[in-house]
Amino acid sequence: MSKFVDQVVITVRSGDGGNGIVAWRREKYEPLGGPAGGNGGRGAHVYLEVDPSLATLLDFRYKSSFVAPSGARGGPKGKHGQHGKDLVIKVPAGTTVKDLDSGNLIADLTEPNQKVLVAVGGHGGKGNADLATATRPSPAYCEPGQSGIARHLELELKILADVGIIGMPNAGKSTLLSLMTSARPKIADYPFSTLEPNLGVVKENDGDSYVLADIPGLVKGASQGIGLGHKFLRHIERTRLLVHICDISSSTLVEDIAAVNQELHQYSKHLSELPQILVLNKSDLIDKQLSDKIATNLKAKLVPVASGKTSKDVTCVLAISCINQQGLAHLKKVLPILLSQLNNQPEYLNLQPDAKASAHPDRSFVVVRNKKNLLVLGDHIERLISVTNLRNTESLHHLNDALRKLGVQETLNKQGAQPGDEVIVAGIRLTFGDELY
Ligand SMILES: Nc1nc2c(ncn2[C@@H]2O[C@H](COP(=O)(O)OP(=O)(O)OP(=O)(O)O)[C@@H](O)[C@H]2O)c(=O)[nH]1
Ligand SMILES: [Mg+2]
Repeated sequence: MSKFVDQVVITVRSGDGGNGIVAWRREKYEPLGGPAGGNGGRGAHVYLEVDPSLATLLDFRYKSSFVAPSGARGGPKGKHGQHGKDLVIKVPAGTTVKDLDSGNLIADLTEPNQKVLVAVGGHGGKGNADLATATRPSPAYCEPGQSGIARHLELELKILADVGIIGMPNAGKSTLLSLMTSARPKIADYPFSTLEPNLGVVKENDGDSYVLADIPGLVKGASQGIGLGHKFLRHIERTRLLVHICDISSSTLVEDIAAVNQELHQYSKHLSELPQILVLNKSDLIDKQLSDKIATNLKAKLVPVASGKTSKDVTCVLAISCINQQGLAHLKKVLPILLSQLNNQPEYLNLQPDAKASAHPDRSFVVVRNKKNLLVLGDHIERLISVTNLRNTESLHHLNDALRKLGVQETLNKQGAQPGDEVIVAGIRLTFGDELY
């Protein structure tokens, strides 16, 4: 089984708020003092945080469901319950987080220790001490804690590398990576020996470094799933430069190059527009003069290829031999220079998290009709109901205010609800009218 796990679905649930309690002050000369029931503690939040030591999402294959602890219930003498201890789930750098229910992108986690709140814990319920008002100084009721929320998240890992090595199968991509870095990818004389992306770090003499990514080979029709398909291209979407490597001894050299560029283009406009250098490998297999001639010809007439490139986009064409280690020193010199000249930053594409996709539940609701009743459904409505003490008029009054703000009564009215009708709000039967009760 492949160890490179780059896409998983997980479920997280924030903690429930602790319940408030009803209690009374009992002092020596005041046997029935005022209300003293403490509030419940907040339920734990759930966060995702980047751990730079992680490289894949593999751990989530074994554990994909996370439940954060609840807040503690309130205590007597006005003591508040403790908050639930927040749950922090570690993910590798380059993880994007999508809310599967809404389809919104919640976060794009790229920096070490970057942290995002994905599920807010429920509020603690108020104890009777906090519920006392001037008109009702001794309430004999308390609030239950608000329930936590569950979210279904899709995590997707995109490798963060500076340079992506692309090309047909067997061109020598993994060999190049193994010669330039300490990575040890599988190298073999047959197509598709690389089945999952490999990363390697090139350390320069002055201490600077950059990351190379080697991905499985591309063939014509990869976008239709031929070969290993083009799904691995997403791992090089964020690179700043592509090294397009091909076999100079191939009888279909020009077509090979065009086919790979065509697949980039099919995948995304962005990839096809990334700066690219062309590396003609295996020059040991042909005569030196011929290889020089091919390189010169390609510089002049290779382009425009199918992706619509123009010659100035191909920054550089150079012939090398991995076997003889020829031209490698030159390539090693060229890459950092090009990277420093390119003023493109690792591209984060359109991955701007959606402003509306917060860790809070969606405030929207829907009104639908079953055979007998109108039903009001929605995450937020459910939470409102969960903190309402339905036997308490004040609490019901709060609920009505909150529902009115959301436009629930108005929508019910428009849908034909008549005073006295029974409506079902988040599973609770209420009577429709000026107030729902
Ligand atoms: N003659 C010659 N053979 C080479 C050279 N570079 C790599 N090879 C050989 O070409 C074969 C394929 O090399 P890989 O590095 O596995 O090629 P790849 O592009 O990673 O292939 P896939 O992972 O299958 O896409 C191996 O047998 C290498 O030894 C070279 O400069 N000259
Ligand atoms: Mg390979």
